Amino acid sequence: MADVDLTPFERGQGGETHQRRAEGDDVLTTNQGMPIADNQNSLKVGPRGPVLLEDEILREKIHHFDHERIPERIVHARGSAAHGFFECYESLADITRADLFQKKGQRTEVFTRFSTVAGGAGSVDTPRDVRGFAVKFYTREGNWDLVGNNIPVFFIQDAIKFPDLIHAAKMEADRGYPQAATAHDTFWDFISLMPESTHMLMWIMSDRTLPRSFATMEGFGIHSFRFVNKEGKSSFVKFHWKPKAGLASTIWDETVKIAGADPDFQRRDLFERIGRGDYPEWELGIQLFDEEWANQQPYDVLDATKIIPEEDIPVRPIGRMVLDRYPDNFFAETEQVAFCPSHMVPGIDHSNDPLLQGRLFSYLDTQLKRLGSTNFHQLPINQAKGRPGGCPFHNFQRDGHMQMQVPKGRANYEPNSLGEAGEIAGPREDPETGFSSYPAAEAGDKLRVRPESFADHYSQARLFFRSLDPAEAAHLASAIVFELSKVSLPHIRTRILANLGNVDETLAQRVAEGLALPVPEASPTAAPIIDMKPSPALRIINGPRERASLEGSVIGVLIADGSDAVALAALRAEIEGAGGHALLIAPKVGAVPLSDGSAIAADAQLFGQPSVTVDACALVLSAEAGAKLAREAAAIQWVMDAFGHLKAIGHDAGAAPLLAKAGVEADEGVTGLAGFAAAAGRRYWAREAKIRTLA
Ligand code: HDE
Repeated sequence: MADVDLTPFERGQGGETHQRRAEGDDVLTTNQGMPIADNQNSLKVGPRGPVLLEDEILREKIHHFDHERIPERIVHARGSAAHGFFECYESLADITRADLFQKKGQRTEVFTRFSTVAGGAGSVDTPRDVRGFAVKFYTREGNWDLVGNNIPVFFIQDAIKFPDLIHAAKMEADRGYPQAATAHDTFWDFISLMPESTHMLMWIMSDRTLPRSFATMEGFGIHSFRFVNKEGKSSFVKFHWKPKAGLASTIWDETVKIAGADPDFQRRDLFERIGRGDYPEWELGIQLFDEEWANQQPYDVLDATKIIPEEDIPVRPIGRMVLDRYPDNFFAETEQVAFCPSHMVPGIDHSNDPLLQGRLFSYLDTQLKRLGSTNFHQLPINQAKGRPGGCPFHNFQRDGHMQMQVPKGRANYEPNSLGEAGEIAGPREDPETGFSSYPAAEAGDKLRVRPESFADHYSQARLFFRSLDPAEAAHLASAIVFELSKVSLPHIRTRILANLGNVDETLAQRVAEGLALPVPEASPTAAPIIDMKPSPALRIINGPRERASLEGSVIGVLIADGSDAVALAALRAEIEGAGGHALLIAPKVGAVPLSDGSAIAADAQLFGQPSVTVDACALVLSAEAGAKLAREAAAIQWVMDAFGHLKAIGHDAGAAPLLAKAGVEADEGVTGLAGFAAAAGRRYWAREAKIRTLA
């Protein structure tokens, strides 16, 4: 540029956006490795002239950007994931030869992705929706994907209905809404015509679809799978993930507000938990049974709309999963991870569940569409990296889009005898260690039918509903009223009410009342309904696994000018001591002057951190600040919501005017600051009847 007459700004000398390389920095290059001198300006004819097509640097950069997006997953598009490990509690060699279960203490790397189902990749984290719970185990004998949900049953019994289900559930085809919500005509139309979905309907209308965080929800493999041991003996197995933090859900009003306050609520929670060292942890449990036991049950274990009650076969813990590392790059890992139920390892096999059988095809197929190449298994996140040393896989599959490997030699077929001439011959099969399918005896006529053993669509829906705590049952009934109120076609509501009559007459009655509609006659059933013994394990509220401690929880601590420094320090110590995290919230974040003349920075601002984003609330306020905040809408709402969402509220005397203004009434969950941590780990369900009408 020596001969060109340019100003210092035009030369990039006065331009503050130029970040020039310093000693030790990598040189910025094109994708071909050519060093770049100027990353701010395109190539022009004169400073104000047209841009030249020859500008390869501009074209390459824009071209790559234009292609940054890949098709999002048709379902489970919105998700978040983390790395971690699985640790085996004891050898399961007697029941499975799967390598990851052979030794006590043996660790296997995992990558786990949680997701919602219906919404697009940019939708919110907290719709009423099923959550995906997909775990990739990088075992030494290949990748095993356990692709489950946070609900142990599914809507349909046969894979052939899946496209209909998803079309009906996602946004309506003509209007393009609602996004990530089932409260609309087409979903309920489909459900009303598919009585097999009634059991799942109970689960999705319960608090199960409003998990507080990924760390406080269960996971289920759903289908019956097979374990096969070294001797070739097989048992059926169902998989469960039980969260160490306990089960916790949100309240509908809270969920709706979270969606506005923080659309990334659960993603952020996963990221921040891991960052704080509060690693989310689950136990993997199994229900093990044989063919003979299965044949005696009133339901079919191959039917994905059925559970096996834990009271019949207790869940046996076999290991734990800890997620301790957030991905380095969201796209490369979370977006490109390819889960396939067909990814099996020796010692684990499929069952004949017709839903599972359809999935074995679908996931492989969808990865090709999404990731664009049959070589998706070569992406770092998908590589079978569990085997110590060397190549993660060896076979004669070759070429294809984006082949990352450079195979040596000419042996790209087998059998070959090239090894006899000293050439590379390639890998060979091994009947001893290789995967062999369980030789289940199968015979029958070729039929397009549903087995008679799948005909009972209501007994387990009833079991679920009647196993709930009254508070949870009320949430469920109210959720159906809410959703059906959004349904515009009256005949759909009536058909649902008729189906609910088969689940439980009182449920049909409550929902009908909530809609101000008459209760229709119950719909005809394909099989007699059985009254099964209620299963307390199905409850969240007052159930055996409800969250009862502060571990991993976030406590919002509201402070303002003049807050008592000693009380605040004691409260924080108490919260942290109980395994919780104290998040300091104040009207102004930079520096909050405390009573002892010191100042402290807050973590969040009152207006941007409504109480729906925390698990419990404490207020450490001077008398002046309490009186001032009692005239501040955001503060009043903060407390009002905490109370309305049945959270523990710990406070000092200064907060009294604010509490009074927010309508807080004395109860077990409203405490002083000392001892607050002991009260803060749970919700106060008894409060609900006093403040909210539920169906
Ligand atoms: Fe999926 N499902 N699904 N699903 N599913 C997908 O695969 C499908 C089913 C589940 O975090 C897709 O990679 C069919 C049951 C999870 O990446 C697709 C049927 C369960 C995830 C697909 C089912 C699940 C998916 C979309 C009926 C619980 C997200 C993108 C036969 C046991 C995995 C993709 C992740 C994703 C098909 C039913 C769980 C299209 C055909 C039952 C957790 O292949």
